Amino acid sequence: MQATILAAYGLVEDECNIQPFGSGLINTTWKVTCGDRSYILQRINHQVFKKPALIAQNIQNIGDHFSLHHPGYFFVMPVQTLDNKGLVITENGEYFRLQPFVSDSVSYDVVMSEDLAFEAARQFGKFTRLLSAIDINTIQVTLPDFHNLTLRYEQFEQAVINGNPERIKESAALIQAIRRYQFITATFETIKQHPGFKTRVMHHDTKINNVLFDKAGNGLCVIDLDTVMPGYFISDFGDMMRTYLSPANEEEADFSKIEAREPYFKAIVDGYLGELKEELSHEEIRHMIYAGQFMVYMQCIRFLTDYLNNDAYYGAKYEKHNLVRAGNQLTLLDRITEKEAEFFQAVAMHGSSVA
Ligand code: GN1
Ligand code: MG
Repeated sequence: MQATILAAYGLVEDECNIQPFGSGLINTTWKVTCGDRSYILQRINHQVFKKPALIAQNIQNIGDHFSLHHPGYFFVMPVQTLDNKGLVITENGEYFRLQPFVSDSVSYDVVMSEDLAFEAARQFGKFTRLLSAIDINTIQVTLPDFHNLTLRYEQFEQAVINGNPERIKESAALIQAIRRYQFITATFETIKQHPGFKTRVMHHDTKINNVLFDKAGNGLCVIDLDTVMPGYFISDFGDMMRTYLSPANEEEADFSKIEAREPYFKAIVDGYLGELKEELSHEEIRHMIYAGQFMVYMQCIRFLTDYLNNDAYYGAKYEKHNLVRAGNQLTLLDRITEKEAEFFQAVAMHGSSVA
């Protein structure tokens, strides 16, 4: 399988070292080293991304925009096949993409300093800012309804009816807790109608390992562009809150380790607003804390829905894996909600009125 794929790029499998790489849940990733050249090879999960060609279209479009309008921006363009078949190729019904491995770059799985949080937030803010002049209608929706909380909530209630009965019983407390936070879905409904909320080019997966840094800790670029599509800023800012605020990540089973750290919140506010303050409306800035609630709540719902549906989407490394992940995210939601007042202060200190 890989031999044919690599051959399409003029690489010979026997001359390459191929190692599994990274920790994504959806796509499969390898690092391919052939002599002094290294690449990242990815198999795109076709069950999830039904139209991988749209991903290639977006990456091409965005890459062209950068090279035309922001030539200094460091953008990792996937490699073309020898016969110019495109940036995503198909083999036996599976989809692959190859891109150069950025040498001397570093990536992190854990946000271990405020500087790192600041720098990552700056990179995601810069990405959206530099793409603000692009015609949003030319950006394809690669995953319809990806961050449609209304639909995610409906799917959750469906799973509470049709899911695995034993798991439903076992999840009773969590189901109740999710229903108590329903205002988060209601607020999303108002956001969709509000003229102050703009659709922009958003990354939709802003965890720390989707930023490449140089050895000195400066951000180089953002990677993993499959879910780049039109969206609201709450997706990116919220996913940073979801994944940078707590010292323990979504896999942690000891919920007492989950925190919403204020200095880290301040760091991502500073990094993000430093790039996007002029772009964001008053109404959007007022929803910066909501952004975290929105993303953490949606992830909690997605994990629990998957648990009730026998782990069909995320899979499970142990028996109650997705139940634990859902409980973890609910705890993080509690921690963020408790900090609301302090977090509002941090946004206000940036000179932005949040009244
Ligand atoms: C998935 O595959 P990965 O780790 O980049 C998921 C995200 C979730 C994340 C939770 C397409 O991302 O939405 O936040 O898992 N991506 C998709 O770890 O569903
Ligand atoms: Mg991803």
